[in-house]
Amino acid sequence: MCTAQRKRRGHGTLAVVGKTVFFSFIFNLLNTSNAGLQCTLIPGWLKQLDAGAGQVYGVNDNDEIYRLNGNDWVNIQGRLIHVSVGLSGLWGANRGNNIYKMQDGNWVQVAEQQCTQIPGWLKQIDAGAGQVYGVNDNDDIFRLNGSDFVHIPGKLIHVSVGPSGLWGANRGNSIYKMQDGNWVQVAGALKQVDAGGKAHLVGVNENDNVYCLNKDTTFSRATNVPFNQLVASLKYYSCGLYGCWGVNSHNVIYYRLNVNSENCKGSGWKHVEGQLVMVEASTDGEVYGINTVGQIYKREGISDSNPIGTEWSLVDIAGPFKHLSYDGGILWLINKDGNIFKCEDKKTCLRIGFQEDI
Ligand SMILES: [Ca+2]
Repeated sequence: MCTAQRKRRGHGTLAVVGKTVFFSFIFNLLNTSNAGLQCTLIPGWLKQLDAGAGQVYGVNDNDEIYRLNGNDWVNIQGRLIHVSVGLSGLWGANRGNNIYKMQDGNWVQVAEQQCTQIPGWLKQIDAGAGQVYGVNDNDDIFRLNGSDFVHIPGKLIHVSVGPSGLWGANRGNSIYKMQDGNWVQVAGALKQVDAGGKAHLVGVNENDNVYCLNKDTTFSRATNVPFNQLVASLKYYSCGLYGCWGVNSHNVIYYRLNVNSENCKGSGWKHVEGQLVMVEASTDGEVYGINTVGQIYKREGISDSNPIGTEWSLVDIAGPFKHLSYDGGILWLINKDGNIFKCEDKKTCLRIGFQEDI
């Protein structure tokens, strides 16, 4: 367990009475002595605030963030449970204990991942159900074995592993699934597949038509299985614990509504803000994507009750990257040169007053 560090400021105090905050930031700002401290009630309610470098910020019970502007609290973007301001800038932590810093007017997530390079080169990677597979520019297929990628038979341009098994598409867009240690061709044509959903398989073809297989057919040994077509045009489609995400040829992001383990088709699309060239929904619920310049974004606030989440946060890992996948707390990244990176979450704890340690 982590031990929360209490900030040592030496200037100012605050007292919380009920939900009303009386505080002595004026004292902090003016650097007057404790004697003669005068308290003024500022309208509004906060659960936490911080003063430093002449500024005051706070958050309320809804995680909304406020900046003191004169005698008024002004709502600013984002959701945090704790905010801290000082000479090192404006920092905060959200309900998931992710740490953010305000940069150029935007909250940027501070890197929590420690990345190590894995020997080899890949152009595409997929992780799911505790396994990791990838393909390289020669369509060779690799499986992660310990800390190395080992070559396995076959030729694919895209591979995916998850609850519905190991699937892939080759350069001719033929579909294959691994059965009893062999690649078995399944009727149909797809350029990208994803096996990460609740035992169903999804994919898109060369015309960006979108298809899915329900779990009964996913696990059947038949080679002619009834793909269901969804009304959509997507270049990439991926499913995870909390549903399916896709992007179209204009990099517009969509979430598929009402997908469940019995009904891979779902019904309706929900447009999600932002632009991504690919998005991967993981078997453990996290959703990550890559934007047009190779930066990584993580979807925040995803839960069973809110599977679409709340916002995209930039993951501060130097790229640019062209492909990614996430499973079991590990973010797998392929950079533009094909180098493979294994990034492990370093979530530890929310350190109160962390800015003073930086
Ligand atoms: Ca996947």
